[in-house]
Amino acid sequence: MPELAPGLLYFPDYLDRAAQEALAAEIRALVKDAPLFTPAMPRTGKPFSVRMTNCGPLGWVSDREGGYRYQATHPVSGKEWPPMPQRLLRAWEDLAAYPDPPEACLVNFYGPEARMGLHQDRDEADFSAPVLSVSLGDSCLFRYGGQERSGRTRSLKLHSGDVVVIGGASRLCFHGVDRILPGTSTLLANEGRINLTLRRVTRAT
Ligand code: MD3
Ligand code: FE
Repeated sequence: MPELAPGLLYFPDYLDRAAQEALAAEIRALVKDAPLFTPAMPRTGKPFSVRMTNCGPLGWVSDREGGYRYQATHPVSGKEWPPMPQRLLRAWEDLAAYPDPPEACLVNFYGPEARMGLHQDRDEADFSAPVLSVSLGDSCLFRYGGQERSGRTRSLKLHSGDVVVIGGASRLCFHGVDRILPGTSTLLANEGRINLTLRRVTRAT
């Protein structure tokens, strides 16, 4: 019974160890092609503690001047994003219950000190599609609430191999990463956590 809240589906250990290792290797290769960059907050230019890259036709970027947006090219190299690994597309087909494939996969890399403040994912044109999240490496303490910032929140530990599908009434929930729990996984060579989020960006025609 994986429903944590209406529309919020939790699949602990969806990827077994072999699949996690294969996916981690694919992400390492992808990061060589599309290196991690440090996004910055709109207007203030304050850097994120999380480093990012993307794969798929579109990628999420942010900087002082342009703000949050999706674009087809890497903000530093100017190259198109590499393709999405097949096993991520398969996870979407298996779990997302949405007819069209994801257009963007945001790759977040958290070092042991990185965190992500409470926010909503609302830079996409179509909220009828869910967001699908895959965690790799160290566990984290995750926090999520309701559709208002001031609402009560719950904590959830996310572990390597876990998948969360955020759809329906939970699609616009506030959420964030309170902290990484270093040393909780042996998957990656170094401490830290990788999170992959698959998203639809444009409105289906
Ligand atoms: C919403 N990333 O990139 S994954 C983001 O772990 C982002 O890196 C987080 O938020 C990360 O925008 C979260 C998506 C996620 C996972 C579980 C949730 C969103 C959730 C549970 C409740 C509500
Ligand atoms: Fe988010």
